[in-house]
Amino acid sequence: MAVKSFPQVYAENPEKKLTLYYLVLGFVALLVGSLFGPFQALNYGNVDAYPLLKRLLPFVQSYYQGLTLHGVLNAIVFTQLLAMAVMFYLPARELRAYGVRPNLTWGWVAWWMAFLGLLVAALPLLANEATVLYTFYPPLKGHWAFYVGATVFVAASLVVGLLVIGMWLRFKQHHPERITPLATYMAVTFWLMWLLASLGLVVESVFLLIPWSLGLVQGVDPLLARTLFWYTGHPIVYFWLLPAYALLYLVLPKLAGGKLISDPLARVVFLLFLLFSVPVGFHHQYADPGITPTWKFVHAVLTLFVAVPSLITAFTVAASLELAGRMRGGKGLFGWIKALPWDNPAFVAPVLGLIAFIPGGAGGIVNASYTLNYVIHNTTWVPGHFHLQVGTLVTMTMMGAVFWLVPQLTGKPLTEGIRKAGLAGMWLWFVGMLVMAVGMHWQGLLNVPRRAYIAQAPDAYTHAAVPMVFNILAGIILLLAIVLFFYAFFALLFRGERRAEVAAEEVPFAEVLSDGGDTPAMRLLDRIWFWFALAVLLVVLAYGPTLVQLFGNLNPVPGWRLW
Ligand code: HEM
Ligand SMILES: [Cu+2]
Repeated sequence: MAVKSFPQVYAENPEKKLTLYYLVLGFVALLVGSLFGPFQALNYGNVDAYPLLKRLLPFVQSYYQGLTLHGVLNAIVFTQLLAMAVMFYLPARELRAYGVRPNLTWGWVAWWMAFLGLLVAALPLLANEATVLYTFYPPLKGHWAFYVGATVFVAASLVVGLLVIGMWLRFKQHHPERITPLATYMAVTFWLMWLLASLGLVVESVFLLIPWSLGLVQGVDPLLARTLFWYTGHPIVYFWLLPAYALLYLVLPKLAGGKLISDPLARVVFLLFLLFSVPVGFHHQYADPGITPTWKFVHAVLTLFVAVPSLITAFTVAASLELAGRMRGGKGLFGWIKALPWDNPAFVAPVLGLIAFIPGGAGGIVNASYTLNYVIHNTTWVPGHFHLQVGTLVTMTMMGAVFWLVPQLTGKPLTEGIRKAGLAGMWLWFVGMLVMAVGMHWQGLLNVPRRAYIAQAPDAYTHAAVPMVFNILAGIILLLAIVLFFYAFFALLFRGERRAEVAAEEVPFAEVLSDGGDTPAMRLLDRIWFWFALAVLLVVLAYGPTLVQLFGNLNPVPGWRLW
């Protein structure tokens, strides 16, 4: 058989190019968004570096504009584009073996929607016309272009979701007797969860924010807007997490040199997320008036349900890693840890992320608790918490994926220098985030508020001087981590050398120890539409009464501009 050239291999795998475009746009957003992070960390060490930042980037007019860019670019743009990349690419590669190909036209439509939406939203952000933070709570009122751009951007994710569900339906049509393969199962339950979960944001922006910002209606009800926001705002954390979980289940065991412990357990985890991700949003609104305590309590209980699949994930992934360590010859209680491939950034990054996820998860239980929440609400504890989750586990899993994924998307192999820079960057990111977590959680317990330019009032929080030292250190370490990781990323992306065999590589899907077989239980798990219907029902029950009450008692207020 003739050896194929690089262009041939590349042309035969068009989903690789599309995935690369999703991924690169996402990481560019992360680069710009993250650069504000160290300045914010210094702020929480009473060091005001904003005069310097304004000299470097003259468009930055305030702490809050930077914070808006940081939150929007990292938590909305980066996360969504990587979800689009991972939860499209994995099922697309898996379903190739069954003769199902993705509809690339719609895939590219989604990329252009994301790109143009981002551009339209970025203009008012950069011009300081939409400094409304990434939660854009009314009555803060930004320029209409921000809401329109953000809506088009989010809609791009729905296009990819429908595309993947379409692939799954074609698979079922051609192989009605077969159980859905695992990566596709994860992707389909994930996208169905997001189709249901994104409704709140879509309704909020299309019916409230866009008409209001265009001047078509005079006011918006802040409580209704917040409720719709958090309807999507909690499950959005699973929209960030589940692509990382998919990689932890499907790929990490293989990178570690082992196997995935259980296929059915992984399916159960994704099903539980489909069921319980959405009906929990009131746990962000414990302090809001106008929502009955009974319903807040129901959401508090359901929140503890949704912690279960994350616990299962931590345990199964850890078990897969132990198996890997032992398969590599590791012995004894801890010997298996040493035997793992600690020289590979693709392995190290998600594993360090998982370690950070342990204190992060414990803090999450505190946030979810009806009573303890009042102690930490709107303090720096909260950003301390979610940087362990989305800022460390999710971000590091995606960063780690770069080291096996970008080579197979571009045909460009890693070099020793890129590997080492990546490895150092990942360790620094991990250490920096842990140090910041200590500083921010601790300050939160000392009642230092989040979203506050405290460096402007250096005498206000002198009782928090010790945790401030942690934040300053973290800011410096994380700046180094950003430089090292993005050096590795761009050095890889702009390499001159391309090889056909690298471009032809497959996703390193792990083998499964226990695959579940073709049993009635597996068939039951595979009735995805049934589970989706149940998820819809649960949402109607948990949100219906409160939404009816809020829509029936509107208190619209005019917009404010506080910046
Ligand atoms: C590069 C390292 C990073 C540093 C040093 C950093 C630091 C910070 C700090 C100190 C805050 C609190 C600001 C305040 O409340 O006034 C913050 C907020 C935030 N960060 Fe980061 N961050 C980093 C990376 C990330 C990443 C990777 C993500 C998500 C993927 C992220 C998402 C957020 C979000 C959503 C907020 C809240 C914004 C708001 O309250 O409106 N950050 N960050
Ligand atoms: Cu939540």
